[in-house]
Amino acid sequence: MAAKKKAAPKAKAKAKPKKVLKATPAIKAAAAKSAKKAAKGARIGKAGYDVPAKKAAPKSAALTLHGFHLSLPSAKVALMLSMLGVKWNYRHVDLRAGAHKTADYLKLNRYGQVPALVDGAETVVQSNVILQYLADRFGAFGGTVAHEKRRIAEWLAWDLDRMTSVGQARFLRRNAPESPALPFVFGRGEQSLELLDRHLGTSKFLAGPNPTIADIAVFPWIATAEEAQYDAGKYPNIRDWGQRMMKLPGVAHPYALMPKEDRPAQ
Ligand SMILES: N[C@@H](CCC(=O)N[C@@H](CS)C(=O)NCC(=O)O)C(=O)O
Repeated sequence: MAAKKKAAPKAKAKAKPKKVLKATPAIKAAAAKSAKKAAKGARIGKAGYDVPAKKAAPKSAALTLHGFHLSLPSAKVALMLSMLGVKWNYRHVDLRAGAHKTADYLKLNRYGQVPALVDGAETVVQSNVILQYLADRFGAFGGTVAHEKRRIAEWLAWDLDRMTSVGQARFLRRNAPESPALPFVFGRGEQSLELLDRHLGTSKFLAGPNPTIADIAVFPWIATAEEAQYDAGKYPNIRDWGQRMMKLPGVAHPYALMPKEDRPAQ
């Protein structure tokens, strides 16, 4: 073992001149800006750049769906996750207890609604936006060419505009059957089903020959339409499409997909 060198007495040690980086006015200005942001709570990276509070989740990390078991927008997301065959955690948001209006939940979803999808540092809300997000993230069901993508976007817009009437009619039938709004909402839903039935007489899936997020968005409304007292027999093309959907891997009825309580990834 080499003998230890005798340490020079501190007082005699020659003080090394400190390397000083001379800040230009631009660096000074950037440093002042970072300090201001840090004071407000933002994390500042070593190089002075702003960095996100959390690192983006690796592709394999489990996703967490926050939803409610009777919510069809939540069921759209559960259906997509199931069709993708990815693992997902579930957090029950008890709408009946007002859990969707608590300060903690509003941090996830500013609209105070289910669903919300948490993917590492990313939180996505609005069911059809979540479907689009998942299609981009996993490269599935989002269409392949520009024309198909536009057609999908068109059906997603129509879904929110018109198919929701079918869901609202179901809601009113279950919770407020005497509501004066029910006949109007039910009628609007009927028009939507007629349009969809005509379209599905000419197209295997909504946006063409392959299933896409347009089909995933619409499926939960259809699977539960009879609860609103729509007559399934009047829409044979929708029925055939529903059967085609049910044959696809991961597709199931909303009630079979949606947990009723918190559930870890599986
Ligand atoms: N446009 C939203 C609608 C979501 C929605 O209506 N969620 C309902 C449950 S099905 C909800 O959270 N309702 C409670 C509220 O609006 O206060 C989406 O597609 O995500």
